[in-house]
Amino acid sequence: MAKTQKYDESSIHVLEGLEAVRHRPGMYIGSTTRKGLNHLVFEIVDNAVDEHLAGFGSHILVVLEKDGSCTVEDNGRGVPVGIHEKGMPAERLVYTTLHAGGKFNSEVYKTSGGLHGVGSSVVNALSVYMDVIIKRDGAIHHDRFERGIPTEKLVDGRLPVLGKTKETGTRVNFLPDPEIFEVTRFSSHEIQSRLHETAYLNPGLTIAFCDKRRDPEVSVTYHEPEGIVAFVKDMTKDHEPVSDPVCIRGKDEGIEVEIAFRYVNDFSEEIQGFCNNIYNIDGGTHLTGFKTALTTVMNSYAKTLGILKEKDSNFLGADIRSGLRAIVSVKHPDPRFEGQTKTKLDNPDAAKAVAKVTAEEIPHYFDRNLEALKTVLGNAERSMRIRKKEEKAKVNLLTKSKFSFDSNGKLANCESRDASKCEIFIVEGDSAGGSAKSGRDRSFQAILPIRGKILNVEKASIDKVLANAEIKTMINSFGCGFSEGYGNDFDITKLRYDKIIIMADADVDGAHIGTLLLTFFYRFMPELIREGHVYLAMPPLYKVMPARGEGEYLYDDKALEKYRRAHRNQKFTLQRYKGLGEMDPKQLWETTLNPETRRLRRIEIADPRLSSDITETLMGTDVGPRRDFICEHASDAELDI
Ligand code: 2B7
Repeated sequence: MAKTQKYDESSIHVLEGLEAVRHRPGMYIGSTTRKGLNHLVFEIVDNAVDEHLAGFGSHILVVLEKDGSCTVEDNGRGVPVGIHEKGMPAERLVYTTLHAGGKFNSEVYKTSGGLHGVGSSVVNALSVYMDVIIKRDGAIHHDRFERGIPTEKLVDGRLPVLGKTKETGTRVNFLPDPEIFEVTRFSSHEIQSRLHETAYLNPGLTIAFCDKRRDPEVSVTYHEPEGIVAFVKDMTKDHEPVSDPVCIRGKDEGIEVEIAFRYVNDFSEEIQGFCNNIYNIDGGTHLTGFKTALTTVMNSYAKTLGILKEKDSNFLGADIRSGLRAIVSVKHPDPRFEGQTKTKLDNPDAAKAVAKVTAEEIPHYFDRNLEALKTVLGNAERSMRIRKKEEKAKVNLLTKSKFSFDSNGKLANCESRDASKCEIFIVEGDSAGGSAKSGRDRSFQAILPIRGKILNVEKASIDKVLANAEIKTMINSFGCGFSEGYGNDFDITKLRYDKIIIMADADVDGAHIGTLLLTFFYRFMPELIREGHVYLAMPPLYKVMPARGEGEYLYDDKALEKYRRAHRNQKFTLQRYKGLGEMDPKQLWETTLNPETRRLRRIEIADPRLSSDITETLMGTDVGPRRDFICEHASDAELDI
C-alpha cells in the first residue's frame, strides 16, 4: 500500500487485507487447528517481546480468560496513538493493516520473528472482537474491533480516552473466532512452554501467566536471569550431568551468537536452534555450523590426547554429540528460512558465525576443564563402539527377517494388498485379539495381538529394542523399516497399511500400553505419526439396554450423563465394559472395528519438543501425572469419524 493514499482508499485496502486473512487464515497462521489458535497468542506476545528488545518494558502478562478470550499486557511505551495518515490513529493502522510493521520499526527495532509486526492485524482479523487499551502520554486510550473492523467511535479523529495515568503500556484482549477455528480452547501446556522458552531467551523479561479457566486458577511467573544456561539446566534436570553448563558468546559480521551446552550420561542428543528468539523446529544453518565446528574441535582434542591414534578414523559428529544438550541462539539482522513452513534457518553466514564462535570459544572451556573433556571424549568412544555393534545388529535384523513377514505367526493379515485401504489393529491381549480376529472384516483389516506390556524403548538400548519379539513383529508387519540415531532405513512408501490402530482397554493399563506403543513409533517411525497414519481406537465404556427399544453403546461419561438426562423416567440396565476382552466378536465389530460406527482418534505431534517431553513424562515412575497427560492429549487428538 502506498503511503500517500487517502483514508477512504486505504480503508478499502484495509478491508480487503482483513478479508484475505479471514479467507485464507492458514496462509497467515499455518493452520486453523489448536496449533493455529495458540499461534494467535504467540503473535501478540511477540510484539510485547519486540518492545522489550527495543529497550522498553520488562513485564508481560498473559491471561487465558474464563470466557475463552486471551489478554496480553506489557509495560512498554504503548502503541503510538497519534494521528497518522489523514484522521487515522497510528494504533488503528497497526491493528488493521497487514503491512504496518515496517512503518513503526526503526532500524534498531529487532523483530523477534513471526509475522514481523503484521501479527496484530492477523490476530485482529481472526477474532470475534479485540479490545485494545493503551497507556501513553498520560492517558488511557481505548479502541475496539470486531472481526477486524473498528467499532469504537473516534472523537475528533482520536481514540476515546478512558482516564488519566502515569503508566505506559499496551493491553490487548481478543476472542478467537469460532467461524475460523476448528477448536477455540487454547492449550495452556503449549502456551506455558513457549512463554517459559521466551523467558530463557530474554533474561531481562518477566512473564506472568494465568489460566483463569481452571478452578482454582493456575498462575506461573517465568523469569530466568541466567538465560539459556538455565534453559540447558532445565533440559538436563532429569539426567545425570557429566559436565557443568557452559555458555559461549560472540559476534561475527553483525550476527550475534550465544550457545549454552552441557553433557549428560546417556547416548541421545538434543540441540535446539533459535533465530531472533524464535524456535526453529527444523534447525538449519546455525545448527550445522555448531555441529561441524564441535566435531572438528573435539576430534583434534582426541588426537592430541592420544584417545584417537593418528591412523584411527575420526569420531563421527553423532559420537561427539552423544549425551549433548545444547541451545544455539543467533540474532540475525536479515533471517531467511527454507521452504514453505519457514522453520529451517537458511542463511549461510549464520553457519559461518556460529562455527567461528564455537571453534574459538569451546577450547577456552575445555582447556581449563580437562576432566570434563575426558568424560566427553570417553562418551564419544563408547558411542562409537556401540554404533559399530548396532550397525551389525541392524544388518542382522534386516537380512535375517526381511522376508519372514510375520516372524511370530501372530499376525492375522488381511486379504487386500492395496495399502491405501488396509488397516492393522494392534490389540492388547490374546483374548481381545481372538475376538478381533473373528469380528473383523478380513478383506482389509489385519489384527496383530501383542501380549502384555511392550518394551519401553525410551530406556532400552537399540539391540535390546530390536531383539524384542513384539517390536520385531511390528517392524516386519508394517513393511517400511525404521529409523534411529545413526541411519535411516525408513521408507513410508513401503507401508502396508493406511491406518495403524492401537486398540487397548480404556483403563490405566491400556493407556500405558498405548503410550509405550506411541513412544516406539515416535522414536523409530516418527513419519508414521507425522503423516497421520497412527490412531487410537476408542472402544465404548458402556452399553445401555432400555426395557423397551434398542440398546446403545456409550463412549464416555459425558455420553452417559446425556443418556441419563434424556431417559430420566425410564428404566434401563447399564453394562460397563471393563475391557475389550469382555466383548464378543460381533460387539467388537459394531463398536470398535466397523468404520461406519467406530470412533478413532488420530495421533498428532504438535511440537516434537512437547511430545518428547510427554513421552519422557509418561515413562516416569509417577502414575498420577502420567494419566493426566494421556487424558489431556487424548482430547487434543482429532476425531476421525
Ligand atoms: C509493528 C507494530 C506491531 N508498537 C510500537 C511501539 C510500541 C509497541 C508496539 C507494543 C502486545 C500486547 C499487549 C514504537 C509495533 C507497534 O510501535 S506493539 N508496543 N506492545 C504490544 O503489542 N504488546 C512504539 C515507537 C515508539 N513508541 C511506541
